[in-house]
Amino acid sequence: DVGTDNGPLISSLDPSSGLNDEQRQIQKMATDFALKEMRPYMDKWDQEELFPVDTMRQAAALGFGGVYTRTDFGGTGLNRLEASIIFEALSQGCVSTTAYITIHNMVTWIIDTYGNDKQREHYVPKLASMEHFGSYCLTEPGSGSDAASLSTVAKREGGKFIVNGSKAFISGGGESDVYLVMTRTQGEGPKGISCLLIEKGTPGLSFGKKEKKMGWNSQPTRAVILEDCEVPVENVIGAEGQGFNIAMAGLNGGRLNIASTSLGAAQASIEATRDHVKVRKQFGQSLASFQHIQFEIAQMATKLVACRTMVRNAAMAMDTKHPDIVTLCSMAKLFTTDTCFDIVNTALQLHGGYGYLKDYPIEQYLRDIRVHQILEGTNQVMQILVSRAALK
Ligand code: FAD
Ligand code: 2MC
Repeated sequence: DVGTDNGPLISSLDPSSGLNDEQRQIQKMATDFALKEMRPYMDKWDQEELFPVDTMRQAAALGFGGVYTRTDFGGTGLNRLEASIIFEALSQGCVSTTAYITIHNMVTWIIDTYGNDKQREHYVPKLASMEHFGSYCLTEPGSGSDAASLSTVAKREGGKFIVNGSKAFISGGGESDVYLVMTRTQGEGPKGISCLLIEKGTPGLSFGKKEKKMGWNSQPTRAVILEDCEVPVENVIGAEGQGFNIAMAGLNGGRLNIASTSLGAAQASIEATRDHVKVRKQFGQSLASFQHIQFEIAQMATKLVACRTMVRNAAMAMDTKHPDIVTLCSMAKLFTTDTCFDIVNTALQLHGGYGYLKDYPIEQYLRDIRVHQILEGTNQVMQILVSRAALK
């Protein structure tokens, strides 16, 4: 029923355009939270590399810890379009923190969707409330884009798996309580992979040093190391051998969520630029009176609306179980994370030297969204997926 109450889906730069009343309320709640509870602190979290646990728990109290997770064990039960609206709004307050919240949501959703009732009952309530935090562990030092070649091994011994290997670049690593670890329980290739839930504190589970990063500084990134780590067989999520399919299914939504956080950064950067060019004077007139600046703003606005349209279209494809979900999510992630990076970079340019200063939020948005072109599948991997479908 998107847009039916209010005309066409997206008709202006206003992110609420085309949304119905309920969606607007959800958006307002997320925007208010972002502006009051996140935006004033985002530079501190970045500079001091603080993981804002209390703020995230407050966000979870509003239903943002399990946005698209079923309600019977504490999820919020919203759809993917609503999730995108929420993550776009939150990211205006802090891209890095919101991006971690999206990964946590992916973990909660995977357990809720593929876990059995016992697993759901045990893990989902604490994840939805963010009393516990979750991490998603696919990448390894030797397997990034070629994720199906992963070599972390889980060998069955009686009622346990003995897990050995290491995962690289794990968001939330060291801080999270629950790790969804893609491991090889059978032969080579994607069908040999299973998804194991490993709890923090399990003997044999340890973490690498906290990585120093260009952005995403409000959340830790660490290697997750598994050395003869004993995991009960009851901790397999879904069926044995289903792990790669589960990992990929989670990432379709993840890719949309990451694209949504780029949208928020671009929206906030355009608004900041609009305000700046109206006030800033050079050559005796406001910057906004130069046609070059006007056209740059027009290009940024047009690109942002194109991105938002693609993201919401792909989200609706997920909500309606459209057969082209993979292609539409890949296209939306590719186009949006590339284009929003360009938008924010132009915003920085239009701020002149001020854009480069930490007194203004643009340079942080830019640093934070740069990695969206790399993670949850690089934008080259997105082109592999899109071209496969296009050339079929
Ligand atoms: P590579 O796969 O080595 O790629 C290097 C370059 O080669 C890229 O440009 C790539 O696009 C290109 N390339 C590779 N193969 C092809 C090809 N066939 N055709 C064309 N080009 C190709 N992973 C997780 O599992 N969980 C996390 O929580 C997580 N968080 C992350 C957080 C951060 C801050 C970062 C930086 C990464 C995170 N990752 C995480 C890992 C991320 O998903 C990988 O970095 C990403 O998938 C790319 O893998 P790679 O780094 O090994 O690069
Ligand atoms: N959605 C649903 N299913 C998918 C899928 C998707 N997006 N992508 C692949 N699959 C399925 C595919 O349909 C196949 O299923 P089945 O055998 O049941 O028919 C299975 O997965 C194997 O797929 P492929 O045969 O395409 O495997 P291949 O090895 O050729 O390529 C590729 C897979 C490159 C698409 C995959 O390895 C990939 O996505 N790589 C990028 C890795 C990645 O995204 N990492 C992100 C880590 S998380 C992160 O960065 C965070 C910040 C959290």
